[in-house]
Amino acid sequence: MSEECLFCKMVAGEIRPDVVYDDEHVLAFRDINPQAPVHVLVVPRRHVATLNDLEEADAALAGRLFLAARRVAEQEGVAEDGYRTVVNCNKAGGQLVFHLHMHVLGGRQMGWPPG
Ligand code: D5M
Repeated sequence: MSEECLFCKMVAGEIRPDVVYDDEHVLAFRDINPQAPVHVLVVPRRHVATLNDLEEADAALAGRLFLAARRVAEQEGVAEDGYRTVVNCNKAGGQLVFHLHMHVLGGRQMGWPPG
């Protein structure tokens, strides 16, 4: 755990987000500033700051983020119509919270390219 990390505080239960899924490895909760009718963040329980910090040994964890995203999409009823997953990395990528997270966005038509 990183003491100043917002998402670590959620994992530790110090801050209580609106959790939609959790297991031994990941936590998924609703984004506080939703950009779509469904907007959930999937985070590893272990602190990993950015996608750049993922290592070979984290391959299973990376897969778990995707599997949890798929599960959330099914739970939220957007899997069949379609949804988007996004991982922002560092400043130019638009990352604001430095604990790796996967956005799961759905419930509306997504545009391309993203802003
Ligand atoms: O996305 C960081 C995301 O984190 C952004 O969409 C808002 C969300 N956020 C920030 N604080 C909270 C709390 N307290 N609860 C839920 N969601 C939160 P990034 O990819 O880093 O730009």
